[in-house]
Amino acid sequence: MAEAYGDTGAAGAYAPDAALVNFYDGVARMGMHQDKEERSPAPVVSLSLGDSCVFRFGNTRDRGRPYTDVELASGDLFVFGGPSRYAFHGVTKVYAGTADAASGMRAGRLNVTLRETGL
Ligand SMILES: O=C(O)CCC(=O)C(=O)O
Repeated sequence: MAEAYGDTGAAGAYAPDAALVNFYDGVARMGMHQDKEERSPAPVVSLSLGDSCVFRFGNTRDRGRPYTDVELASGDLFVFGGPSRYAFHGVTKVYAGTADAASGMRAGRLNVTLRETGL
């Protein structure tokens, strides 16, 4: 079923034109932030590869509570869309050595986010 989001039409129209790649070693973290550089309100699609992590998904108001800690493993997709598009989020912990060998990652975690820049 196609689901409408924002004012950009149906999900079938999703056309990301940028990918941001982050590498985390065993001690890396990412602080709570919003993804606001894009001019398009289209969803951000996030793919995790390698080590598992704790991904903190918060609210759209500030970096504090309420938030939910979600464990993301290799192969997981996380979508920020609709009312959650501008939610604060971050990575609070990486579980070193948890990567599935099938991921091709010997160590660390890769995260790839797909974005529509609107440019
Ligand atoms: O590594 C992650 O899962 C989050 C990445 C992120 O927050 C970002 O690229 O803005």
